[in-house]
Amino acid sequence: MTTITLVQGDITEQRVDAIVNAANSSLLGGGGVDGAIHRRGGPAILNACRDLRASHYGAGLPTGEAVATTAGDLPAEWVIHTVGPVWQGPGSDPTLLASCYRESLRVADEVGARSVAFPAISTGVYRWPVEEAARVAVEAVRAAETGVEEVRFVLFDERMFWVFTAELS
Ligand code: AR6
Repeated sequence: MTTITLVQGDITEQRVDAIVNAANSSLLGGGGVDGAIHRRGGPAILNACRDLRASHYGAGLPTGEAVATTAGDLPAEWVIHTVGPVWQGPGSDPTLLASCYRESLRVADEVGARSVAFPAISTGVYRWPVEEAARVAVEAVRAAETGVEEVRFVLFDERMFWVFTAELS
């Protein structure tokens, strides 16, 4: 049974087994959550991502998939990188957004993580409308078959925190 919790705050400060990064397919860093994770986690994360690009993910990590690396200097043990879809306007298919949550939990199971923190994937630079992104996130986690005991959504600002709170109630 997975318990879903909500926190308003910075995902890089979470003491959980794994934190999820809203990355891009290059895996080589960016802004938003991705920038914060690489900044706080130090060079070990980028080195691990470069190794992935040099091996399994020569063409980059496809949208909707997930892969784990060390969390470097962060309090977590793992960073699970996933690539959300870019919002393409009304009618955008949320399938790949749901896949990010499902695949991240599958990777969490693989590495043995029991607590996982997620940001609101695709709601920043990738522009997904927050109400729909929250609905997709909560539904995907509720539907996942996983050994993860706690899924913690870490929402950066107050508005997102309340959108997720409404979605969970
Ligand atoms: N902790 C928790 N949430 C955060 C943090 C943080 N430290 N910082 C930002 N957020 P975004 P995306 C929230 O843009 O939309 C990057 O450049 C933010 O308020 O980080 O999936 C990647 O390299 C927003 O609600 O991710 C990609 O190119 C949410 O995290 C691209 O952005 C996601 O915003 C991915 O875009």
